[in-house]
Amino acid sequence: MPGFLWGAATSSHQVEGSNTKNDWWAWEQEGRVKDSSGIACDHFQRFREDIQMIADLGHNAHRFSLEWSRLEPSEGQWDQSAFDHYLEIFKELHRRGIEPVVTLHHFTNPLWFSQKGGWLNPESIIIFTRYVSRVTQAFSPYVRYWITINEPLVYLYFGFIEGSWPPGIKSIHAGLKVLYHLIHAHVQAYRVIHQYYEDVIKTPVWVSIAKHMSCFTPARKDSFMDRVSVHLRNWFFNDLMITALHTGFLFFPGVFCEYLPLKNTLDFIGVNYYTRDFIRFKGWSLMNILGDLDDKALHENEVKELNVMGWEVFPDGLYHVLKRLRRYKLPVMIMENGICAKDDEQRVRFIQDHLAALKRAASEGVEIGGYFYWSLLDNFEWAHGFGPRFGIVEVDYATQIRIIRKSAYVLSESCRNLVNERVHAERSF
Ligand code: IFM
Repeated sequence: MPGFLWGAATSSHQVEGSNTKNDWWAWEQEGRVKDSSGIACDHFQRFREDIQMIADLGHNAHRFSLEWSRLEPSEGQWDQSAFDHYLEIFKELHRRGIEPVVTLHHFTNPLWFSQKGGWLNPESIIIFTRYVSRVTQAFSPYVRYWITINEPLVYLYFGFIEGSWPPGIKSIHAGLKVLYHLIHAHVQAYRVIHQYYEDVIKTPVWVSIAKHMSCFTPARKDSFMDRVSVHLRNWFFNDLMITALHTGFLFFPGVFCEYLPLKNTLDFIGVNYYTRDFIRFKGWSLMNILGDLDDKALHENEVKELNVMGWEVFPDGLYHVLKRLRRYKLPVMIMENGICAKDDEQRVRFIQDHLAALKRAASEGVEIGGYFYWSLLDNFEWAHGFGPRFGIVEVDYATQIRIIRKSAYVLSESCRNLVNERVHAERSF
């Protein structure tokens, strides 16, 4: 097993194309976002050439997600051709010695699931666990690393609080309900996967979530209240889920306080890191307690660089986030880190600087198990459509021709160096 897994990540709806049976597709057809995913990168048809490209770039791992709505297009009806499709992908990866890192839920839901209330429905836990169980049985011979849920808080924030993603709900109460169900869904999925590997596969397996982590900093350095807001933000957005899944103790004042049926349901911590946010105290009400995000323009002296979507490029933030995670004494894998840029030189610098931050954290005792750049291909960036380009590989959407960017080679060279320097977790991970 490679000591340091590295490569690039994708998600089904963003690259596969024609995922007509999920809630995002329906949202797009209703005209709720500017672009429709359409055939996206046509990865569903072109996965062989894409995997060959990954192999040529020397990646030793590849992170991607399974599209639940393809595997279970109607409730309880499993589509064997979709299972065969993903089996082909696993075989192609294995043939080339590329370790698959598999996400079970990356923002999209089968339409039938949404129509039953989606993640607001308490039954969602059972329904998701049934899907996980089926998929584990089918793919476990090929998979050692599973991510149950990608960015749970991002998903619930946009879908249930801001309402700009499906199902378009704006309610803190709904958001907290969804959080509760997602946490329990992860715990059950963890249990099912581990049980199956223990009983049937008899090899080790590593299960986690991909947790979006931001580097929060006070908007006014001398403001006590801004610092309080930063602490509260860190507690809610960065720590709450990890602490709950690690210790089994789920606590949110006035809403939930319970011991989960299992503790230690993270075998490692999956981290998605992109940027730093400046936080300003806004008041004590429930809506305001986590403070407000300051406009980056207010911090022009500090903010050196932005990406195309206006997110600050702040490599030190990765170092700070990783250092904070040391308290859990678990290995960490960077599941996503990337930039949408017009100029690939910016992406080259981004990769080099973030890998330097990772190396610094490793030298100070953070156990690092891997790094995945987001993304392999330019792809469908949700509500932002096809505009932002995150890929180390450019996609010409008119022809579907792939053009490997310089940053792809820089990523390969830098990660190979990290492997040679043995910048990775000590345990067999
Ligand atoms: O494209 C997304 C991905 O789906 C989840 N993490 C952040 C990426 C960039 O916004």
